[in-house]
Formats: sequence, C-alpha cells, structure tokens
Amino acid sequence: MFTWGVSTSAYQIEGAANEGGRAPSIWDTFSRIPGAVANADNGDVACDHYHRYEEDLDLMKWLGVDAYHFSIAWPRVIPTAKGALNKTGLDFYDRLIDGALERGITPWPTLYHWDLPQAAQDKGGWNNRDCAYWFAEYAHAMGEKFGDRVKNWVTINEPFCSAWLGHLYGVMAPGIKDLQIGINASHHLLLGHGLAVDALRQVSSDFKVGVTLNFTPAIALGDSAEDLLAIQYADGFDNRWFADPVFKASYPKDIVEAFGKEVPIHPGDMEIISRPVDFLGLNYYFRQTVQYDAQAKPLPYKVINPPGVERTGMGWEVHAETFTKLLKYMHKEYGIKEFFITENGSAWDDKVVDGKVDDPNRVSYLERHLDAMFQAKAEGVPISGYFAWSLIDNFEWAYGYEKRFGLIHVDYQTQKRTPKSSAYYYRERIKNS
Ligand code: IFM
Repeated sequence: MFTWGVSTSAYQIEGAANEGGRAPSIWDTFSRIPGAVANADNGDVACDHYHRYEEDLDLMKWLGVDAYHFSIAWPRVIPTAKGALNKTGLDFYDRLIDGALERGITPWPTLYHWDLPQAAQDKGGWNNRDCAYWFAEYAHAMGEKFGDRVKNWVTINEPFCSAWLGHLYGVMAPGIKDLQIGINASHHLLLGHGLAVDALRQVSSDFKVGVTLNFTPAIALGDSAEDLLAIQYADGFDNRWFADPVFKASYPKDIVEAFGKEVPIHPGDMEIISRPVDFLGLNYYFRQTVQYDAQAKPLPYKVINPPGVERTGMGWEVHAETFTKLLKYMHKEYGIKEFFITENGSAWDDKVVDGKVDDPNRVSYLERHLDAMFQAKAEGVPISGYFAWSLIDNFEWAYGYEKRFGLIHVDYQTQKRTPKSSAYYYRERIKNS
C-alpha cells in the first residue's frame, strides 16, 4: 500500500513553549537574538498545536491521509537533554499518538527536527561528541515509551540544515559561523543518527527506522570545466556530504580535501553511521544554479539566480523533472531499498478572500511533483509514501511566519484553520489513488 501523509515539526507548530515543563530549545534562544528571525517572530505560540492537536488530527482525517509525520520536541520530553523524562511532555505525545491511531492515522515521528535542548547547547551542542550519545539515549527512551504504538521512526531531519545553516552560515540556531564547528556538528549529527538506529533496534526488531536527508541538485549555465567543478562542489556540499557517510560509510574525498579541515572521526564511527536503515526519507523542494567562483568560501562556487525561471515565494526554482531524476539517481547510485518522500511543498503569498484561500500555484506545484514522483516509481524506484509539507502554515524558521507552506491556512491572530484549494486537491488525489 502507498502511504499518503502530511508532515510538520514540533517547534514550527506546537507553541506552548513554556508549558508542561518544556525547557528552552536553541530556537527559543536564537529567535530572541535581534535580527535573527524576520519580524522578531518566535515559536512561543506558533499554531498552538499543543492545545489544538485534536482539531488538526480531524483535518488530517478529512484530508484522508494514512500517516502523520511530526517531530517530538526533545526539550519537552527530556528538558535537561539527558536524564529525567518529563511526564507532562510525554503525556502530550501519548495523546497525539492515540488520537492519530483512533482516526486510523499512523504516527511517524522524527526524533530531531532542529530543536536541541538549550541545556545540550550549553555543553557545546552538536560540536560536542557527547551530544550524539545524549541523542541516542533520548531515542532509546522514546522507543521504549511509544514503541507499543509507533513502528516507524525517523532519527534526524535534514542534518544539512542543522550543520551548515546552524553552524557554518549562522542563519539558523544556534547561529554559529565556523567551518570547523560545522564539520564537527555534521559528523556528530550523523553519529547520533547511527547510534539512534542501534538504540531503537535494541528496543524492538520490529521498528522500521530511517533518516531524512534533503537534496538540492545543481546545474550550471554552461558545461565548461569550471561549470562542472561548480556542480561537483555544490553536489558534494549539499548532498554527498550527508548521503555518502550513511550509505557508503565515507565522506566525499573531494570535499574533505577542499575544506582542508579534519573530520573528527573516531575508530568505528563510519560503521555506526552507515548502519543499514530500512528507508531513506527524502526531502526535495528545488534545484539550484551554480557558478564557479575561485574566491568563494568554503568551496569555490556560488549560487546564482538566473532570470526567467519559475520560482516559489521562497525564491526557489520550481523544477519537477529534477525530482524524478534525483529519485532515479539515488536509487541507482546508493542502492536504497525503500524511499519515503518525507517532505515536498512550496510557499506562496496566500490570502484569505471571502473565507477561502485559492492557491493555484501550490496546486500546480503539488500536482507536478506528485506526477514526477510517480514517474520515478513507474520507472522502478521503490517509493512507498509521500508526505506533503506541510499540513498547516507554520513558523518557517528565520523567515518567521512570513512564509506559508501549509495546505491549510492558519490565521495567527485567531488560530482559525482554513483548508486552501491545495488541501481539496490533495484530498481528491488521495481519494482517487
Ligand atoms: O519548514 C522547513 C522544514 O522545517 C524542513 N524542510 C524544509 C521546510 C521548508 O523550508
């Protein structure tokens, strides 16, 4: 059976930041830094999903999805990052999981979607190797607590964003700008993933465990030797740096050399990182155009935005054919046994008019990307499910609430949910599948 689903993440929707014993995460801290987040927005209230989860589950049932991919907030369930579990926090996920199951919706949690407990950051965060072990302990505890009802687990979501955007470019929490720390963080995130795979498997051999990686294929305007180099570096930085360790047990040599830094690998790390997973959660949003630039750091290329290209409200190029190609490539190159598309979607400048939200651009994006995915499936790529990003509009990280990715509109003043045309489209598409 093909799994139809929707995705969200804890910090982006839950709110209730100071309730039920939840401790601050690095995003609570980061969003307080002047200028870090558009309009000084934060996740204190977000979509108030913590209190409105029943209404949101009803919306999922109305959509007809089979599964709900959400994330567990580590600082809500283990406020000190390591050690004592917080019963009130666990109770929330109990209610959410039970509520989903009562509606015939399979819960699909991710364990880490960027909201590291601040307590862990105070001890160095992902720059500290110990963080990988704290994460594995947390994974084990979640497996034990929810494993009677949860069978599908995603360890880490998009380590690219945590590592590079959070520790190299500093545009996401924790806001560090240092290549060596970025490399350390990427390695410890991946190590945490591998240790969490082991930890979950220790709890139950029935669990289906995977990791979510985001992929951004690159093209150049020409095919000179420099263009090809720019593509190679972009692919190495965005894609291979994360996929190679997990599926080939090594970091890409060309990128290690070009960085000119040490990756803090201890004996045995690469075996742990490359523990066989049951599936790859693949996130695809856009492709990028790159140009060679000898001066650029940390690698000699830059992203350019040629005119005449269809772009979403994020400025991301809409290119569904790349999705088909990417899936076929990942299958062939890495021999992945099973794929779930854990995120795919687009942001647009949606408006409520007469109580309705008409979003033809999102409908078109969704339709073309679903077609592209099914094309890859028809050509032999083992794709078992698709989760649309996102169920509802939410806190889009450094963009605050300005960018809307939801199939369902959220009025942040009243918390009113209004299904957009894309929600009706998705519902029909699921019904007719
Ligand atoms: O909102 C994010 C999500 O948290 C991770 N993947 C990309 C989405 C859109 O930017």
